[in-house]
Amino acid sequence: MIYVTSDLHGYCFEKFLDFLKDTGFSDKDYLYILGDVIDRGKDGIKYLKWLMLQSNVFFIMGNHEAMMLSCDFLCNEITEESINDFDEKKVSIYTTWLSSGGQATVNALAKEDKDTVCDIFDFLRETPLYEIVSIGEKDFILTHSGLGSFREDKKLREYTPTDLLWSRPSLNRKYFENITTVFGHTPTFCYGEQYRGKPLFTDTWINIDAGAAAGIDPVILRLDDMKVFYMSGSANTD
Ligand SMILES: [Mn+2]
Repeated sequence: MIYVTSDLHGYCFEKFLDFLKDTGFSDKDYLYILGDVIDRGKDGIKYLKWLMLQSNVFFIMGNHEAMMLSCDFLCNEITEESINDFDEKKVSIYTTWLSSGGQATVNALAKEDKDTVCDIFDFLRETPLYEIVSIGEKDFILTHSGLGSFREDKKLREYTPTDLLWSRPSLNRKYFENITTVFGHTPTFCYGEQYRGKPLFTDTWINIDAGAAAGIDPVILRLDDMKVFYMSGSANTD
């Protein structure tokens, strides 16, 4: 079976693993995490190191990993040349990341050895912006933020990273009729208090960002039967 979750944002890694186990997830299943495991919370790098070792857990790029990746110059050894190369543009990219919750990730990276840091950046370079999965007759597009500048006749490969990483669809936005688009990025409570801590289902898309960035427990959705898993003891269990 195929499970999806999103926007863990450094949520306590051990707690997440327990939660995943509680859903019945096994080696025979697949889990897709739809971006933004890093930043804000302190455990983001633990997720990336774990993801690199899994054969049935797949990662899709989030805007926070894209910001991290744009700072890959941090891996360079500090030489006179690299310092001269640290221009205003790089400072601005780095500052933007830090002000978006990146400090927690930078602190965690500082504790890793150089090879591990390089491996993490290599892993992110290989991370896709979207995946398509099928369950029986049903098709799903999995991506981080939805399909920005959506057009029915637009091919998926024509969407820009900005479309897939930074869009915030309104509640009445329609995507493909025959494919369900699943994403996160915008915590569901932004669409109304009634969605707080829960996935949001519309006719053509599902948002599964329960709001871990705001301290709310994440949810996991099983696409085969659309079962939503809530963390035990979570205030949102229903
Ligand atoms: Mn995001």
